[in-house]
Amino acid sequence: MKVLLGTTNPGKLQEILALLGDVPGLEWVNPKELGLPEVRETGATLEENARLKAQTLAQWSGLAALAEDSGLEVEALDGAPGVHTATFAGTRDPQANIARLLRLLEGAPNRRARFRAVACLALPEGSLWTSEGLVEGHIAEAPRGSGGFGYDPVFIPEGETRTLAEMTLEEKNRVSHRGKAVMGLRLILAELGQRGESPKGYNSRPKGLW
Ligand code: ITT
Repeated sequence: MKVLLGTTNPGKLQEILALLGDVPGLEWVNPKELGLPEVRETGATLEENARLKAQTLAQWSGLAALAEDSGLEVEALDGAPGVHTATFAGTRDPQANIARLLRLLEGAPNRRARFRAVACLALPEGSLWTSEGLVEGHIAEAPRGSGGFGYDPVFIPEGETRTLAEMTLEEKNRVSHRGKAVMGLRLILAELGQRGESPKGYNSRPKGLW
């Protein structure tokens, strides 16, 4: 069965395929391969945007679609940048985003932050599964490491001394918000792969999902 992996972010794509690429019976395709345009993220929350992306792509393509929306929530900034994480500095430039974040946190005693991800799997006939993942941590004083993407060079997960950019992809996936959110959908994807097609009216939700 073909599943559309609805992201334009190569870092996300790589991480998600490392977690789900081996599910038997699934063939992964991306929106670019199908010539599909980008879905505009007009939702007010990560949940709304993840649902919007997955449902729109499932409708456009007629395939099962998996999408994910994620963001960084910084305590000292009252949860910002949250849903605006990708364009925090006005563009999508990760270096500018990091620079703005470090400037705002200069001298801040509380550098606690969390990454949150919401992953949605939608079938063209309307079924939808949602799974959320969270990683707690803090913002480093300066960027370190060259792995990952986005804010990884300044995010240190709880219990770690390394930033996410200093970890391997496998290490990051084990602790990350995305790893947890995406693995919450693995069971249902495995069932779909086993059946070989998107069954009509398939509405059951595996335990742990909402
Ligand atoms: P898609 O919507 O096409 O999936 P995107 O990059 O626009 O790609 P989001 O709208 O979900 O994705 O934006 C999330 C932003 O949050 C992302 O661009 C990064 O700046 C940041 N982010 C999310 N997960 C991250 C991670 O694991 N490491 C570092 N930064 C991350």
